[in-house]
Amino acid sequence: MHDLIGDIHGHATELRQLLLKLGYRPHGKGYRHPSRQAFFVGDYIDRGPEIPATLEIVRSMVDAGDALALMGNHEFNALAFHTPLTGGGYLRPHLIKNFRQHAETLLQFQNRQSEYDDYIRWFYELPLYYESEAFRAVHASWHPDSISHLRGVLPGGRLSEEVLLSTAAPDSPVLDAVEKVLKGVELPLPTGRHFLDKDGTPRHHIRYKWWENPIGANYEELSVLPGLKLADLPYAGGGTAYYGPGEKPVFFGHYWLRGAPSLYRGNVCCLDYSVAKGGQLVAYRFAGEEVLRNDNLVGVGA
Ligand SMILES: [Mn+2]
Repeated sequence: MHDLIGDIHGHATELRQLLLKLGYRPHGKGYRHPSRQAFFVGDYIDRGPEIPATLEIVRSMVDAGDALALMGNHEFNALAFHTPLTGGGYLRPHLIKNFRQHAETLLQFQNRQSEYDDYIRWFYELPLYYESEAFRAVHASWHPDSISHLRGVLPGGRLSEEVLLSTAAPDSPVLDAVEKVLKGVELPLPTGRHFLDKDGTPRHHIRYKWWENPIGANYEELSVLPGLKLADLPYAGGGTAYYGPGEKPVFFGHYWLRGAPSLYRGNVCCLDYSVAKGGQLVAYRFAGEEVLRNDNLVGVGA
C-alpha cells in the first residue's frame, strides 16, 4: 500500500526525515520500505533550498519501483518554460515573473546543465492523475470532465511534446483541462464583489472546495483560503458537479494549507501543509480503507 506525500518544493531534508519516520531506509540514491510504496503528488522544484537533492531522491525511488510520482503545476510550468515555439519565444513566456518562479531551481542547477536538461525530459514521464480500485490522486483537483478529456489525449496520463505544444493554440481544451487538474478550479464571485489577496490585489475568483456542494453554502465556506470575509455572500451560481461523499478517497496537494494536518472529509485528503513557507511536509499512510482517518496523517517540520 501507499504513503502519499505532499508538495516538497526542494525541502529534501524534511523529505528524508519524513521517509525515515514512515519506516523507509536509504537504498541507492533513494529510500525503500520493505512492504510499502511512496506516492508523490507533485511540486518537487522551485522555492526550497535543496531542489537537485529532492529530484534525485524522487526520481531514484520511481526508477527503483519504490515510489510513484505525479506532475505538479511547477513541473508543468518548467516544461512549458523550456519548450520553444516554432514562431519564436517559448510556450511559457520568458517574463520576469516566470523567471522568478523558477529562479531557485535555475540557480541550484548552475553548472549542472545536462543534469537539469535530463530532469526536464523526465517530467514528461510524470502522469497528471492516478486512479486505482482503492483511491485517486492528482496535484490540485479531481475534475471529472477534465480528467476524462485528458484520458482521451494523454497515453498513460502523460504529456508528450506534441500534446504540450498543442496547448499554445487559443482556447486549447487540453490546456484548460491541464490547468484545472494541476492548478485547481475557481469560482467567480458575483458581479461587484471581490476580496483583496495578500498583495492587496482585488480578486474576483476564489479557489474553491471542489468536494463541496456549493448549493446552500456561502463563498467563505467554499473558499480554500480562509478569512476572506465572504460569509455574508450566499453562493449565486447554478448547480455544479462536486466530489461527493460516496466517491473513493482522493489525495492531492497544492493548496498551501496551514496548521495541524487534518482531513477535509473521510474521502478528501489535502497533503500540502506549506513546508516551503515554514509549515510541515505531510504524508498519509494509506492501507486501502474506504474512510480515511486523521490518525494516519504524519508530518515533519515546524
Ligand atoms: Mn502546486
